[in-house]
Amino acid sequence: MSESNKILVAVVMGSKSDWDVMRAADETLSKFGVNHVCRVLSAHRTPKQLEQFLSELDRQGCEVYIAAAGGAAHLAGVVAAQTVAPVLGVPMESQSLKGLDSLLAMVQMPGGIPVGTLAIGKAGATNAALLAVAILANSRPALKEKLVAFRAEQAEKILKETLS
Ligand code: RP5
Repeated sequence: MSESNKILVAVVMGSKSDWDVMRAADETLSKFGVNHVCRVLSAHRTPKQLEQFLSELDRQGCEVYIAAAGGAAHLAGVVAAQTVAPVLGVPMESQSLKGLDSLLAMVQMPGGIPVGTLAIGKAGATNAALLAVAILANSRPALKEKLVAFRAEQAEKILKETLS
């Protein structure tokens, strides 16, 4: 499969209710022109389909996985158990515990199966995508240039801020 149509990043979330937040990862990956796919698949509700999805994407050479879940947030860990590609986890804000449950469930992985856990919510979704871009950029100079330009634009915007 050629680089132009290969899926480089897979974004998977435990429920459609996570999409409002995870849209930020989708938009960020699109902004950098990274070929990716977004899917709702749950570690608990659709375990077999999740396994099939991961084995198909791994077979196609997907390089980074982003997994978002809330509450008993096992999705990122389950993904990490099934691939050696980097897995980035985004804890979703939950109604009862505001995402602290999701964060702890996701971040406390046993040694040997890593999940790179980001912040709760939208900042985590955006940063997971930026981190995925950074991982891909290690071997793609054009993508690295885009990241450098993004950081410069971000800094420029802040430096132009005025306070009234
Ligand atoms: C998790 O349970 C999902 O990732 C979601 O954040 C949470 C609640 O899911 P729904 O009940 O809204 O489908 O599996």
